Amino acid sequence: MIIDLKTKKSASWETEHSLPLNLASLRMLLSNKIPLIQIKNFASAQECEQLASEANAARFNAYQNVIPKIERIGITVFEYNNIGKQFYFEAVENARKEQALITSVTFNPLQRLMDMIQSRAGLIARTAFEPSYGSYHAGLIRKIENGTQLHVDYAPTEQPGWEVSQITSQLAWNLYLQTPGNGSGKTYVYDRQCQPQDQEYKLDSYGYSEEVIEDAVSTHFEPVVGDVFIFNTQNYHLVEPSQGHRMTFTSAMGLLPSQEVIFWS
Ligand SMILES: O=C(O)CCC(=O)C(=O)O
Ligand SMILES: [Fe+2]
Repeated sequence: MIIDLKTKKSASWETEHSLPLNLASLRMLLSNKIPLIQIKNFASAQECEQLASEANAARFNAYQNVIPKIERIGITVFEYNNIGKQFYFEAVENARKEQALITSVTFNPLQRLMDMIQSRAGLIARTAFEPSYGSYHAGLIRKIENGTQLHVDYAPTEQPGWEVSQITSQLAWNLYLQTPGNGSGKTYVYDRQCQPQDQEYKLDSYGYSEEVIEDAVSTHFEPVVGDVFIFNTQNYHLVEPSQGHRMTFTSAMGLLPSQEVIFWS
């Protein structure tokens, strides 16, 4: 832990900057020693444009119980918490087909990232698997254009009893397919991880009051088309509203005690 004496903020990050992807940076992000990994030029502008236009030709649905509105193609464990695990796994096949229709025209960002985790970090990367149910869905195409509330994403507390709750650390990666490009729609990440006693700050299905990050060091980035940003989602984070289109290809990823990296949505 380092203490910023100027502001008296305590923090576990050793830098406020992003690092490129390799085994050392991934381990540091998983243990919350750095705020961000950035993979520059993960995809070309043309690949992103094609993927966005194929997605726009398909059907986006709004997240249930989420305000402000967020739209996505694909399914999430978050929304099936209330509906039931069995129904999530029944919906996986359709979600996979829908994704394949879109990505087969250009490329599959999830496959590309898994290949990079294996080649650059030497870790096994795979889709999460639930015994007796099958594979999880991994990979949403998502439009966050009105911003998000302050929140965390962490399966061990949100999906107890699912394979994904075995992870010891959770990250999110986002490939930016479309960005407003005018300074709006930035992502903020705070050097403050969710604690059990934070439940008193919870506002609704997922949002937290800003009081919870009052003294925390933060970093932010303006998304760039074609870049991937990865951050630790046990840290409070939020997206600002954007003036213009903001579309990502994204999923959760986590480290299992076996040192495998699993992906799911
Ligand atoms: O769209 C973003 O920049 C981040 C969204 C988010 O909250 C996440 O990926 O967990
Ligand atoms: Fe999030």
